[in-house]
Amino acid sequence: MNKYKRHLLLTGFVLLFTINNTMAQNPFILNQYTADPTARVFGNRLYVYPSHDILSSKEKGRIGWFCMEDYHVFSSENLTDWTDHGVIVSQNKVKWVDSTSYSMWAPDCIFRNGKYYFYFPTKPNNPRYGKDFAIGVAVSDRPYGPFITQPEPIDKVHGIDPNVFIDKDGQAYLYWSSMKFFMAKLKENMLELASEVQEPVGFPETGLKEGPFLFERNGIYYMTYPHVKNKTERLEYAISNSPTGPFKYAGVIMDESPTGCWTNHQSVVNFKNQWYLFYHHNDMSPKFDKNRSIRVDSLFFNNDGTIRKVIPTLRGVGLTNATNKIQIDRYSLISEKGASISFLDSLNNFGGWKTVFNTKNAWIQYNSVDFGKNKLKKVNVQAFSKTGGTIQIRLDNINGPLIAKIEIPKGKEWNIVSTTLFKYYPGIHNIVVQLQDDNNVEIDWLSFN
Ligand code: FUB
Repeated sequence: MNKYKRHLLLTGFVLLFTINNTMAQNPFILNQYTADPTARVFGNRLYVYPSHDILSSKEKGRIGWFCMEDYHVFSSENLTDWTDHGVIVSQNKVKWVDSTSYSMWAPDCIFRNGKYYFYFPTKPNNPRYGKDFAIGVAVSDRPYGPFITQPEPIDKVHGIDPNVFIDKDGQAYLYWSSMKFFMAKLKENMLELASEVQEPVGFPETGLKEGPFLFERNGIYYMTYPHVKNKTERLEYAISNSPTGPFKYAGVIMDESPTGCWTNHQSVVNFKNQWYLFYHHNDMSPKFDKNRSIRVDSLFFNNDGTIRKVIPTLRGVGLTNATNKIQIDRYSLISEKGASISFLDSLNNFGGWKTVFNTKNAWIQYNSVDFGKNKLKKVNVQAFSKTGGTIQIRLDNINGPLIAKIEIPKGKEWNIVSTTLFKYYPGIHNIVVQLQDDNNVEIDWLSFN
């Protein structure tokens, strides 16, 4: 047990689960639906505060709509291994929340003067807090809780998607949306407004805008936000030389979801000298886009400070240890024909995906696998083949060195097939898995030892 986990367990306050079924591919949380990821770096770990989508039912929420009862927080020190710290705030434990609303929408969390402030939008049960959304705050000594919720939502704030930014001079700002964007200064206590509510300017006039997230880099203030320019939300940004604007539209960070997810919602963070875009699609619920899944990809700037468009990947970020189960269905590249991806269990989307090969020479490439320095001798493949078939594994690219040939026997069940490697190559490599014949071979994962 490492020092961090021991510390958490000794505090006895929070539930802690290490998630074993995710290895930094996209989506990176597979034990529940998640959306609206706000990523924050506290100490040497990156914390993600997402919304938690659940399926509505007659008893919970409104059928066909968002249903969100509570919040979890997740953290990682390498963006590969994630810890679920469990529920930090639940609608049923906050007195002023309408417990029939299931509307715990996109949150944020920020550190100030030794405390962590968690901001969440939801529907109040008393008209004196407004008719629609209000924004509450919960405070903790630790980024993963326990959080104590304030007895009332923030006065004069009506809307969703809170975002807090603390400028270099120490002034904190709260941004939120309600069809358009609003902002106000926060007092030092981070719980009350210190100014009148203002409307920052410089954003598209038409089309829904929500999810403001502001960050600063080299003196440029970037306001990022989802915007419905066409049919569904895409991620855009506007820049300013001040956190209060005026802003100037600067471009698109990510196009509309290729899977048709109507919403997207972003945060941008620098962790260990690399910038990342956190966002969501609906990978685990392709037919219902109110059950979403959070993702992360690297983000890069041009020399003039503009942001390069981020193309969503399945591979995600971080290295995958060669001795872990490598989910090649989260591929970096795939052949034009003969290789495809589908759910492992069509009745349980939380079970993950598999790669299906059915054409000679079809291949899939999975990047950034760490083979370490200690000789690995074998590869193990969790495979299924109703015909029997042969696959081979190369390193780096489709023409790279051949390291294994594996005969997958004909069968009616999934089996782990092991074979000895031709040669061990230390360090970080891409792997390419290719079918050798015209058979049908399905692969869940592979690992080396
Ligand atoms: O998750 C509920 C709402 O959907 C968020 O608050 C919006 O930003 C959109 O992602």
